Amino acid sequence: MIRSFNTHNLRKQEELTKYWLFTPLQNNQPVSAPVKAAVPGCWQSIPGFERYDGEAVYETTFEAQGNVRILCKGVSHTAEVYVNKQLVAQHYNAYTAFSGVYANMPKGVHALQIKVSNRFSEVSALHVPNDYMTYGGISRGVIVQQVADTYIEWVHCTPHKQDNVWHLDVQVKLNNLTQQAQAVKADIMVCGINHTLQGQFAKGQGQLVLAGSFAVPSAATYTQDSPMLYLVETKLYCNNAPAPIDDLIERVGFREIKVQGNKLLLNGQEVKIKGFCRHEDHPQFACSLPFAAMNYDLDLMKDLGANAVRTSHYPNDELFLDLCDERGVLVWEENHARGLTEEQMRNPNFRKQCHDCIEEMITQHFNHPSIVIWGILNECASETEYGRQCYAEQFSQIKQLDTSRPTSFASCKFFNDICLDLPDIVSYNIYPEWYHNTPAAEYLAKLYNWVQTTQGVGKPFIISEIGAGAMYGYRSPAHVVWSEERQADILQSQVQAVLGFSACTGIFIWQFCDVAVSEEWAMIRPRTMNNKGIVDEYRRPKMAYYTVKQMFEKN
Ligand code: ADA
Repeated sequence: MIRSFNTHNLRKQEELTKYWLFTPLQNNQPVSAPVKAAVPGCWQSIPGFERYDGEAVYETTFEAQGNVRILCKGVSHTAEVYVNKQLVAQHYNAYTAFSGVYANMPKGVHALQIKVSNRFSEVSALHVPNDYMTYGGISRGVIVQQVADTYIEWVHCTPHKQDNVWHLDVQVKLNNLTQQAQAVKADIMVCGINHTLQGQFAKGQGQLVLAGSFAVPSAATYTQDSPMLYLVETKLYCNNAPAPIDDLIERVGFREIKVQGNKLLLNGQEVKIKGFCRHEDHPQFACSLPFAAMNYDLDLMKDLGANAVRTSHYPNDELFLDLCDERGVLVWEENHARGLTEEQMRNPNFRKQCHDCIEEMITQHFNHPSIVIWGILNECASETEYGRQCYAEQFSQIKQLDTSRPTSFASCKFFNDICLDLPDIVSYNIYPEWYHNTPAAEYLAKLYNWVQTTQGVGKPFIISEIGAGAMYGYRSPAHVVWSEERQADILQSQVQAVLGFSACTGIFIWQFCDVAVSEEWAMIRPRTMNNKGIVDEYRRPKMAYYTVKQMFEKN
């Protein structure tokens, strides 16, 4: 299961969710016999490969003909995709999708190989040893599609209200494999309204974006309590032929998210965020959580009284975003970067890898109504001039791709940040009473007051991380550090401080569940895990679960 709804009625597609053959490689040569591996899945879930890092190849076959598009939703972290031994796609970064087309294939059974590496090296600026794991494997679904010579790459929908009626701005991106001149027509159907866009590919032109806007008077507003979703079905016609040659079904929610003064407004109403930061991590499934496990995480967050999730620190599996859409859970989604120093940001690949990640994240997740904030560069060098250039560059890239959502970044450069003028929302990761002893309420007020002396003045203010660690099951009448009691005490004080601070737009607790970390972090992370989860890695609630639940429910 790759999406929670059907995305094509016309275009033929097959999800390759099954056993593939997995072979570890060294210098491009097999080091052991192939084993059967579930795809999607990480190789850390294969017995015997729990600690494997390096290169591997996954192999399978598929049956298709014509123009075959291989769509990979996520491979961790570097991939080369071969069809019948011919390279059709290459990609860096575990957390965004990519595709490649092999044109004019004869009918038959074809070989598909995906070479994967999860190696840290100087060419990888974003996957570095970190406070979470970089697993290896085909962690998200793979789909084989048979596309026409001209096909739909994406459809972007932006809802907005005009004279009290919902409207949809639509952009349809088309690819033309033939490069011949073509007359094209896209028929868009939503809520019983039909809208047609027309255009023309010139000879040699491979890509074209059609754009239009229309009213959708019968659309009901998407709210957190009533997350109404509508399918947007686009059919593509070419050269005046009567039958469509391709289609794409997307899904939208009619809502507007805006910043006004120091408030975040959803459909004109102030939102107070009560959320969690969540890593895609599970002891059994690594970063490749199946549908039921993702849904269970949201069940728990709902039970906790949360209304939001931050996809720390990378774009998430789209199936999870589908579930957030359906359950009315607001999402802060961010590009992939955590805690990079100026030196790491000066890696020659850093800017390009960030650029690609942002472009792919926004292009691929554009239509999710749950996403209300685009974030970048968690805890990077926002106190330096060079860092500032990078933040500025990335925020301007975001605004070129999407003006409909506010932006932010999670800072830890207390009293030193020089980038607070750049985002729409100022956000800070703070750990009072855990990493230092200043009482939470005092620290929060001091930080907020300082922000008001900077160019971040008057903007919405979010606590994008706050929390404390505990080992599941470690109980202590003395409430010592790492006990469940101590974590619950600290969270009680932290959450109360933030929710009681009326100038604060909200809180994302660090973090939802305990997660594995790179071995390089083991000396400061007992169990080689970040233990600040409200639930442990198996999702068993710690004492703090009930503390937070009570506070989220009453505020
Ligand atoms: C930071 C960081 C998180 C995590 C956290 C912690 O704020 O953004 O990824 O490392 O600290 O547990 O200390």
